[in-house]
Amino acid sequence: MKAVYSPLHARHDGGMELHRGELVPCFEMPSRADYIRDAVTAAGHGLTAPRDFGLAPILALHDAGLVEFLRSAFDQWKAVGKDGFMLPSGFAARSMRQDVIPPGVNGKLGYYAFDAGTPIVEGTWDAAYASAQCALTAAALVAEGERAAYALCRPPGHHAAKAAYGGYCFLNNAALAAQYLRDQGRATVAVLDVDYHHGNGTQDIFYDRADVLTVSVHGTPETEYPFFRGFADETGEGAGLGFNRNFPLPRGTDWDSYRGVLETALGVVAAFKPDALVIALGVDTYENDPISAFKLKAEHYPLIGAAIARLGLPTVFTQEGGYAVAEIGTNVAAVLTGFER
Ligand code: SP5
Ligand code: ZN
Repeated sequence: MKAVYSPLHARHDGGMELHRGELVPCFEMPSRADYIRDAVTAAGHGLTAPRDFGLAPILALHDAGLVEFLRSAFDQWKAVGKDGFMLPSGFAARSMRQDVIPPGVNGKLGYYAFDAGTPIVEGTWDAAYASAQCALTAAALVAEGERAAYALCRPPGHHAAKAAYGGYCFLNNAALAAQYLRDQGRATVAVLDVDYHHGNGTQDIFYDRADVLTVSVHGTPETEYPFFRGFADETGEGAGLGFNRNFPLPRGTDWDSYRGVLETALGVVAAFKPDALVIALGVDTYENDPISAFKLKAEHYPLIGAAIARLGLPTVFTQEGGYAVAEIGTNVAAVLTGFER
């Protein structure tokens, strides 16, 4: 399948993130995309550049204030004499007003971010915009008749909500792909998220909708990021009630436990009978991932691809997490190869 890739991803090189009480070098680093590009190319998936769909599809899903902040954040940072990377230092937690949008850049950081692990640098907007266009282009290829396409999205997207960013994510690439397929006449679309972390952003964007089913298999938020979403009792609201399903799993989950839950999640997708599928593809389920605690091995990634392929649906893959940098390329390529076999 075609792999949509933009070198502009490298403009997002975040510097440091706050991790367990320490500032550490970002796990979500540019070399991730280089390893993936090289591995998918070696596996025979030809690279193609993204088209430019503009801001309209982004503004159709994301709050205009968030988008404007992401676009202008670093300029605002420079205007107050700062450089380097931006992190928030205060959030609108319980007891704080939710209705105040602070006029200054430090207040806005706390208003729009939901963690202190997602730095913004000078090139972040250009990279996030290009990443979104990669997802839209992969969706267009599938809408135009390809069985499947892969968007090598960096930065990732599945934590980005309507009006908040975090979890290394700024714009929700998987959601943009799903909505693009809807706009091209696919009446129903399913998003299946197999990243180690709950796809809280995608859930948020489609939570009150029945036309886009969201399903996520992930480390339990009882112990794992993002901590405050991803529980099994989050099933949608309003018209969307019953159209969100979460499958939280404990730390230490291995393939023998994972495979059955994946089959259950795929069964939920199949029962929905969608016209198209988006896979939010994280490979941070890998046993050697530095921030995650599942125990999947390299040999299991082709099996994940094959299981997804058995749904028989037009499928867009968007790249999400995976931080065992040297191995993520081969693990991603293994999913795509397993899908095509
Ligand atoms: C796209 C993606 O994979 N984003 C992940 C963002 C995770 N950022 C915070 C990681 C914190 C890990 N701390 C784990 C503590 C477990 N006890
Ligand atoms: Zn993840």
